[in-house]
Amino acid sequence: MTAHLKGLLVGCGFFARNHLHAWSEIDGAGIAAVCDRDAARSQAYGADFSVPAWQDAAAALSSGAFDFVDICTTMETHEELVALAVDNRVPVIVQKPFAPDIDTCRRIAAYAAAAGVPVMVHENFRFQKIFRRIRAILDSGEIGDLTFGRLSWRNAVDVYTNQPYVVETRRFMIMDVGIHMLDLARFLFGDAGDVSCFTQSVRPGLAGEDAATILLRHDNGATSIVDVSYAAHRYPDPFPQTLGEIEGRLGTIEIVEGGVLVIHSDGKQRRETVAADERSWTSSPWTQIQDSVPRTQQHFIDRLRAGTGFETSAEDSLKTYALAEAAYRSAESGRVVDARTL
Ligand code: NAD
Ligand code: 89V
Repeated sequence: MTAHLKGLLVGCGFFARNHLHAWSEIDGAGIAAVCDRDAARSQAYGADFSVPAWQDAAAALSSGAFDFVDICTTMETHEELVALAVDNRVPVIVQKPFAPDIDTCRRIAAYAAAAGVPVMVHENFRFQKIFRRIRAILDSGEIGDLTFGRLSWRNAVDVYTNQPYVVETRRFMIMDVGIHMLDLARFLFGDAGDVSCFTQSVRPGLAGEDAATILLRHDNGATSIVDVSYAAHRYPDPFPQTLGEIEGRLGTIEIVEGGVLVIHSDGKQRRETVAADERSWTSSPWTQIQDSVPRTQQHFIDRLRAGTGFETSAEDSLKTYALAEAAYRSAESGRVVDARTL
């Protein structure tokens, strides 16, 4: 594929504005139209981004006008929308969470695979500059084989105003943010099987958990902790930073506030600051997340053009969502759950 690829964005809600700004920066592709079942939202985004506005995703996807679709809706709608794209042989990038449970994730992935239609999950934390840098340090061997890691997302940001649906979401924290951490854990420490998890519902009035502490045993023998909370009070609030540490047999990388890596190796330490790129459309404190959106979308387009797999393909993402499923089952049973048995 060499021609400029034309995309349809479905889901003109809170986060989609970042997708649309990001698509304006992507080499070789762009959004040719938007779609939302809410006419006002669809028309508003169509006007803001100077593209036609659809309301009916089925009609848009069967029109033959689009080379790919960017699905930026909430997880309970993903199976139906991905199936519409697959039925029309339109490649897909679909926002996280892929789907509410592992069985639905597997159905979606199998349906797309059977048709040979490429599907990528828009999982952008691993595309943040700081995590690409950490991956490069690990690949250099500077800290040796990994033994321990911790990825921590603890803040008290008001997620509820922009994303009110999370109040009623039964599987909230692990599916909203834990899934980012679990994908990072796989990206940095490798695949894992055994999972142990405790969840908490701290804020009154939530249908689901707003805090979770997850312990993973990775195939390489490393142990990692993923801990997430929207009820953790720190001033100033560290949102949207992922903090933690990564220990190896030869050294350690600490991820500390301000986008700073403290790298301990060879008997000394050094500090590297890895700042996200600011853009005309990014704004504090969201910059670190916003900056990852064009990086994620460029990866999708580059791999789609090359006909090679996506880092966060539907198939690969099943391993991440199996860890999330195992975490919920561990929290329910009080036992360690092997994600590979689900
Ligand atoms: P939202 O509810 O604000 O927007 C979703 C939109 O999709 C709504 O306008 C709705 O009308 C529309 N929609 C739903 N079903 C549709 C259908 N069948 N056809 C057409 N339109 C349909 O949601 P949001 O807060 O923007 O989140 C969307 C997704 O993005 C969520 O899964 C969320 O977890 C994810 N998200 C990701 C990041 C990130 O990438 N780091 C950040 C925030 C949110
Ligand atoms: O990135 C996300 O998925 C959003 C968050 C508030 C964590 O940025 O839900």
